[in-house]
Amino acid sequence: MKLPGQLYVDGAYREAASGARTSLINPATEAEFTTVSAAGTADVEAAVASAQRAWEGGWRDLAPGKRAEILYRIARLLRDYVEHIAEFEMLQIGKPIADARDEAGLGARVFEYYAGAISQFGGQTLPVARGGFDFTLRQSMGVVAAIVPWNFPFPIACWKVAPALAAGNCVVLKPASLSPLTALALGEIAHAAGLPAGVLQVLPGSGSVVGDALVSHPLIRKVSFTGSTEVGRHIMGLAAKDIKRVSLELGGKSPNIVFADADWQKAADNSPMSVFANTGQDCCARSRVYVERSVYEPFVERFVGATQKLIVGDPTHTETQLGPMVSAGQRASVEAYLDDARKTGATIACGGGRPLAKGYYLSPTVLLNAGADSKCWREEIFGPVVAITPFDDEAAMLRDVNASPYGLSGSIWTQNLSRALRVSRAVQSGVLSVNSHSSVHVEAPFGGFKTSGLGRDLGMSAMEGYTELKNVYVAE
Ligand code: TAP
Repeated sequence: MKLPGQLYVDGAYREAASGARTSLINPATEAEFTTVSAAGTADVEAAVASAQRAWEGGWRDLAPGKRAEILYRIARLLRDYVEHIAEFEMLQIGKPIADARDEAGLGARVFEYYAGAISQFGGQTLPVARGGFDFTLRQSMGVVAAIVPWNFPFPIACWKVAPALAAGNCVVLKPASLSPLTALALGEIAHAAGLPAGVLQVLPGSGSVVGDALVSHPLIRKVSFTGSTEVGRHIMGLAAKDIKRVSLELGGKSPNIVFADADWQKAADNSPMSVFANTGQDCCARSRVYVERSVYEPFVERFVGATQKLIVGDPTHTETQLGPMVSAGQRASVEAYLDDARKTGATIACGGGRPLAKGYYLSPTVLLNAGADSKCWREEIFGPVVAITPFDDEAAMLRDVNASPYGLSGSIWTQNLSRALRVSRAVQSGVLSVNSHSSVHVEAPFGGFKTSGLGRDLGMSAMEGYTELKNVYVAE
């Protein structure tokens, strides 16, 4: 498969109407390696019109078994192209190749899951008070806009495209400007697997141009967005005009809570990758660690030791665990947080600098003594930075956890079952794990409370979110 370089509309690659192109920089080398067409509003018009035609012209009415067959074929072909997808992901965002391969496989698995879900998905019959026959239908919506970020470009695109297609919608996918390649590959592969032209369009281009034009377009019935809380708020405002359906997966500042009765050694060994994986550019990063005071010091020592063993470097090497950050701008934003942390009295237990001369690298950084109101304790940093604090009292710790405006994910480490259940109920977040950091399961709903989002990706909940619910009453 060749490196994609154009928009994918109506089952074929084409240049943007304006001829505009964006250059892509490899974050590991800081060098431009290719350019890609940048869509404008004329391309949005063409893509949405083609998607609407594809929906009315057959996709919405295709027998569920046929839709499932096509989704299974997409999954199979994605597996055949795992190496290409992984390489594109590595080049555009600096993702270590081993992670990029896993994520390419995860995308295929998402298509398999929703292909299977099609035959399990339907309405209900209801015993209504006035007798007669009452049933519900789950109907497709029309054209869905999927707007995705650069941190997990391929799997998040699959999380949105697969359930939307499975439910009978057509999709216009807008990847982040930094990471269009794997979304374009998905468009090409899906078409090669038999998805009819127009059912999936891929439009790289700027968020403020393509994103806004999609969200404001009268034929777009739903916007499914993953990205920052700030842009999510903006999208929700624009969507309000036509009461468009929205689902939003936004930022996070997730807690990692370690009780003294836990296997805290295991927690200390496993926790660095719960925040530093993907170089900390992860909405689920466990970036605030609360450790019960009696084990705080040994826990910190072990956590720092495990952090210093992480392999940071060239993403082409299979043993690399942390690659560069995605861009110079993203690294500068994280470094500003570190400056603020130093000024406000936090201590840097390890990291804090640039480990390599070339590439947007930043060492995994552990902060201690961060103030409860400091930016690094309260705000999403979206980089390889964690802050660790001791706690004495469960209730006070939970008040601090829940004082965050975010509520995406979190971990609880304890061997006490009642405590695990009590704290799981108390933490205000959409996703939690006990004695683990695993947040994402294709079969289970994923999304946030509070400003972390609205609606859910994955599981059957996501598929429901790409339908309208109709009730039909038939008099006997
Ligand atoms: P954003 O700047 O929000 O960008 C996300 C997507 O929105 C990109 O495709 C972007 O396009 C587009 N966009 C930007 N402005 C837009 C507008 N006015 N209208 C419509 N679309 C617009 O976020 P990011 O920097 O890529 O990603 C980091 C953030 O995403 C973090 O806060 C992180 O927590 C969050 N995130 C959340 C999750 C979940 S699942 N909750 C997962 C991953 C990331 P351009 O690239 O062209 O600007």
